[in-house]
Amino acid sequence: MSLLPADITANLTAGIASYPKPDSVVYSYGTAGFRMAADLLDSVMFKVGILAAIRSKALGGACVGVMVTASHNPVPDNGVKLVEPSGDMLVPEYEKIAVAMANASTVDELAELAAAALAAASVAPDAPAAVRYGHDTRPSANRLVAALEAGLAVLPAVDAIPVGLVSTPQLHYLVKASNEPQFGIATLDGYNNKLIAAYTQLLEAGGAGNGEFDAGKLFVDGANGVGAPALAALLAAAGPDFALHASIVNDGSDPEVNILNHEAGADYVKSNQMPPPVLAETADRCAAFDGDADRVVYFFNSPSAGFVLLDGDKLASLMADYISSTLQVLVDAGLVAADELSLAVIQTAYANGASTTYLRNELGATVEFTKTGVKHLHHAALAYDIGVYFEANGHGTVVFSPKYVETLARVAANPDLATAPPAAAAATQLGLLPAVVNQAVGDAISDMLFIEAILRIRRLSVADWAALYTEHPNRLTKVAVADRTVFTTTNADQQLVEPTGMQDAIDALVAPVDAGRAFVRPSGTEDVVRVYAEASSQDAADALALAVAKLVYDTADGVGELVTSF
Ligand code: 16G
Ligand code: MG
Repeated sequence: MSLLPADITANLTAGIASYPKPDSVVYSYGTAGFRMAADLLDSVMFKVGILAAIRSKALGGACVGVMVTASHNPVPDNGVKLVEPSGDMLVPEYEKIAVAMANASTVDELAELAAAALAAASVAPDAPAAVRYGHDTRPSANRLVAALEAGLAVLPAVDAIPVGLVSTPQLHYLVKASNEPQFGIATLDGYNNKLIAAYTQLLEAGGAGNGEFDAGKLFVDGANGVGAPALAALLAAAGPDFALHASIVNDGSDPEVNILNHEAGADYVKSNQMPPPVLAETADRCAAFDGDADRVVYFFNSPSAGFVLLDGDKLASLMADYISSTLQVLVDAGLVAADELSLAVIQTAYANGASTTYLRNELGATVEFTKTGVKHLHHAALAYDIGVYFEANGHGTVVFSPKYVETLARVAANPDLATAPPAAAAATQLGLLPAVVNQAVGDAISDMLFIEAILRIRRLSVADWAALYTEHPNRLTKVAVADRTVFTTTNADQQLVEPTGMQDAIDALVAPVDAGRAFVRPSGTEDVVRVYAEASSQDAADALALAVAKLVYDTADGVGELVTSF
């Protein structure tokens, strides 16, 4: 029996009638929220609207966020994820409620879940709530946003604030800023102006103000998604004197030709290890965003080496290198104690082993591993004063602790700085970083601005950056199996627990391979098991990946055709 007032139950009844749950579908909240064919998501959107309102009510009316996007997935897909008031991903406890609500088909079931969630938070149905919601460029967005709005209208006292077309990180920013005014102004102008000012000041402090270094041409592949208009708006707001001149390609301007994520964007570049066709010829520096602009990788076509990719590992390495060496200037000047601020780089098992070796051995950085999925890395990074985190696929950012901010404020106030220009410049640069780098979530635009600033301050070409270390040859492949849930992992996805015995068999395949490494994990976004292998040569990495894939296929009821060559 529902404990909700009659008018709310009436709203639920109307909503369930308009947005019935398709019978055959079982919904799950994966690493990136609910994501699937857009045609199957109307009922989910309605329920997410209700849940977002409840989450906000449970948090005393703090603003929460809802982002309608399917990131790098093809056009017919869509998805939705919830954002906490701090800009973080939804807490696991509410992921469970989200799944239960998404799978509820009757008014009674849904009413009971909603009432239970309100009761668990000891909050009345008419307590205040605020929800900001936005969407990417998909054609299904308007229809799904209407379903979301119907859900947001179920409970009373919900301030539902549409923010329209935004990148995922912009939505996270808007939510965080609306709860923490010191973080920024909660508008898109506020977002743009904050990044523009911080980037410009960082260049000045780093001796690379406009015109002082020719960084060469930059192309940005917008994946025909929301990152293209978002970046164009930032550049327009920055004006012609801004020290970043980017040509945006795959900008989605002609829907007939510019298809979202089709032969475009970070996922295409990283997965295929090749440039998008439109940038196949250029030798200039290129950055590629994904469809919702929370991921970025760089690449260029080298006359001698061909296509060169600078993935999330390379971004993390350059950022960590720049931050630690700039901090060292303050340590050397006696302004910060050597161990005062902790710095770590958080990676996943997909990080190229050469990057880990570089970070540990050349930079002396702490490197920690977590399971795949941004939220795991983000939380691990928060344990450090400077937490650099990146997945190899380009998801990542740098988070700074309150102690970091306090320490730099203390240094900035030190009168000795006046007579120590290098230390003063280092202190100013470090003090600006929390504003340059989006603290809420990985952000392609903000990450790109930080990288562009480092290249200019350090006078580095993209080839210099690529040469920080040389990747170990590697291969990523996937195997479809009857039931991927029989695969469970431990040790940050690096080892299998189940199926029993399979890890020993993998170890036996890896043992004879020079510099060999391999692991297997079930995908959180596709119905497959992923296999990754590294070795000292490409042939050996390929052979190891094939051998492990065959093992998985043979022992776990492989489905369809097994990949036998690359
Ligand atoms: C999602 C995750 C990403 C992860 C990927 C792994 C977010 C926002 N995105 O896209 O971090 O790398 O899933 O996919 O958390 P997989 O489980 O299919 O390998
Ligand atoms: Mg994305």
